[in-house]
Amino acid sequence: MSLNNSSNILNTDIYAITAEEFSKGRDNIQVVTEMLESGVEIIQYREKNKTAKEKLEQCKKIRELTYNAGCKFIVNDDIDIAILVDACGVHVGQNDLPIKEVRKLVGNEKIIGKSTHAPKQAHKAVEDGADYIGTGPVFQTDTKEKPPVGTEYVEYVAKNLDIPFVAIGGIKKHNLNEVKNKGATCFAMVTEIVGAVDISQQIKELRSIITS
Ligand code: TZP
Ligand code: MG
Repeated sequence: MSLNNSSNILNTDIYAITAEEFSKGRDNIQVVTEMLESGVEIIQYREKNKTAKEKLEQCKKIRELTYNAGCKFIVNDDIDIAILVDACGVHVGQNDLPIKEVRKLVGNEKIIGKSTHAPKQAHKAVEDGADYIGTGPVFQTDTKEKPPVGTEYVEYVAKNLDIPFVAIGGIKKHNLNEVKNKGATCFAMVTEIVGAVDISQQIKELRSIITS
């Protein structure tokens, strides 16, 4: 089973992202377990409040859980941890190491995702060899200190770029259709998923909106 580079990296509806601080007392392992029970096909480990050592321990477990479930596992920011646990890929932001340097570290088999907030950044990510891009924050969100870029940016990427992309930022049940109507097919969410009392039920409801 290859969970790494393929042309359909984001050929799925939900891109689930962890954040223990918003997870209602559950740890990331518990949250990932619940995401996997709902059949989520790509999970990013994003954790801003732990030491490298703690993140490594959680990522080791999550690597095993996701691998056994046939789910892609992406590590945010920490390229070293992604390499150490042999994750499927890494996700980096505009202020992180450039894609070309990240590629030297992770090799050709791993997925590299890049956050983008404007057309110029999206074109650059394509040029530099990103495997997919994040487009956002679409809406205002407390999870990211960046002004929202709006649904127009999602529309721009959908119409003008030939790279898998995932819409992100402030996406909730009530505004998902607005993003979908601009051409997004894959939706990344942190708080809307990890903050749900019943994660499985929430994913079911999100899916029914996406497929409606
Ligand atoms: N990148 C752009 S917005 C964001 C990231 C990591 C956070 C998204 O969190 P939420 O809770 O889904 O708005
Ligand atoms: Mg980052």
